[in-house]
Amino acid sequence: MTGLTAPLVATDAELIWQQCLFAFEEPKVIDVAAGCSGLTRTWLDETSWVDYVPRWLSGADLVFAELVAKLPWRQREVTMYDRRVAEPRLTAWWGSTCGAPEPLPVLEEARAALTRHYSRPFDSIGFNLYRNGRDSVAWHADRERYFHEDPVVAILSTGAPRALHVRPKPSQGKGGPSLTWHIGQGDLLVMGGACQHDFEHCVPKAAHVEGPRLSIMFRHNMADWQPPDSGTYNQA
Ligand SMILES: O=C(O)CCC(=O)C(=O)O
Repeated sequence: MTGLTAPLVATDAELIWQQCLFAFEEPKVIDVAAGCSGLTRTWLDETSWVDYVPRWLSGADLVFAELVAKLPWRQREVTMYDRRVAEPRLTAWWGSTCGAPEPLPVLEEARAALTRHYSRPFDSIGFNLYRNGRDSVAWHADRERYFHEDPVVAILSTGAPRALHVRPKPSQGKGGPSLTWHIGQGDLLVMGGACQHDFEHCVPKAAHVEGPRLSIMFRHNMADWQPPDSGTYNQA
């Protein structure tokens, strides 16, 4: 992706997360390995799965507010048909080699918990801010599939819930309806097995949303790779 636009500060009025902003519960993640985490695994086929843990993160509203204020948000450009257009969301990125700790201590805890549970070194974090229902991401599979056979991608959601759909890739010839999870407010969704090879996912535009949503994507073995044109968090 090219055509980086000027740094954005996410101060749009639509970013005021109305529901229970500043409830200020101390941010904390549940130990997914503890057996009482409420984790449900859905098998999409014999080799691909999605794990879901509702309210994995407590204090999600505070995490949302702090990340909106702290991260160097950018709006990238994407190719749609033969045109370059502004990506309908803002993004930022942190990697363990970028010389600064995670923007919030709870993200280090989350990364460590995921690393323990999934036995993968989660070492980079992508942040996506959906300011309103017009922001979205189209059907795609994550690029980790080019680097790892069975990448595990963990998405922690804060802010208002949005639908995330998962469906078989048309190229797989399997067809089949999409499955939907409504994720926000501290929910964790993890895609694993052959999910990035055989399935694709999206967050579609929505006519009605309760507020903005910020997704936090944990990736493993990706610290040396930096997404083009994403704002990198590297403040000590
Ligand atoms: O925001 C989400 O939940 C999904 C984002 C995503 O799939 C991506 O950025 O690759």
